[in-house]
Amino acid sequence: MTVRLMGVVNVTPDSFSDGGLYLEPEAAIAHGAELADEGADILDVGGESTRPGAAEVGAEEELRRTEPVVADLAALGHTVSIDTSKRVVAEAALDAGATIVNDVTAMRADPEIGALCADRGAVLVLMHMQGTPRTMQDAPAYDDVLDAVRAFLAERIEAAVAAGVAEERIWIDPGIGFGKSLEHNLELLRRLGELRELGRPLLVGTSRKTFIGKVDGSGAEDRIGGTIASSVLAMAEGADVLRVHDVAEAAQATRVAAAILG
Ligand code: HH2
Repeated sequence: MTVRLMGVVNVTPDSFSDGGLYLEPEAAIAHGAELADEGADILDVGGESTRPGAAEVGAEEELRRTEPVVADLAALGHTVSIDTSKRVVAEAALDAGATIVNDVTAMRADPEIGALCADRGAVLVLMHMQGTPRTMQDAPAYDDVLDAVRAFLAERIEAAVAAGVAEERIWIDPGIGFGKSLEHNLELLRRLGELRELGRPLLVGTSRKTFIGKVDGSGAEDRIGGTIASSVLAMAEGADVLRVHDVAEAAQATRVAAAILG
């Protein structure tokens, strides 16, 4: 059983757990290189926070934050993904050496992202979110959260294929914490294996998220244990890629889990 780790490189002033720590390009590049040393297979560079209520960032500012970081980390030989919903930001990142576009809106914010990925042969990550970052936690509601996420992702896969993206370059993500209550998040993680029916690599991001704090009252800086527990259980359910801030701890945990699971 193998799982890949995607290390989070947030070049933002306001990300929910590490906002402002790596806003200068040099700091973000050094942080990304450190995460790679610790065992990250992919570095996910983002210039806009998606936490509930975060300020929207214009394309120019998002570009200014991310492009130099992507360029340097790619030049160092790392696999880089760009965490964006904007075509222009994604395009600049692909020009700078990124090979994966991680779009938390699954092409709904900017449908041109599909054609761009098709054209460049980039991997496209399609994530589920109910509502928008501004509104998503107001009153998330589903008949059956797993069915809703699976149907949404199936439809988005079709849309991406229609835009020309090769099916083998599409990854899917249930979007833990994006328009979901605690119970929704727990049920998605419990039944994650059902998303394997869609036949695409499964990316899961639980790192430091609020649902962990809702279980034990911890703050964002103090959720490594919950991150590891949920990540390892996601791995056992068939997750292929885990998006984490704390790479060293996740690398050890997943290595030991892989040794046990065989
Ligand atoms: N979660 C966050 C951001 N991007 N992308 C994918 N594919 N899946 C996720 O679960 C996911 C994501 C939120 O985490 P973070 O980047 O630390 O926070 P912020 O959005 O506040 O920058």
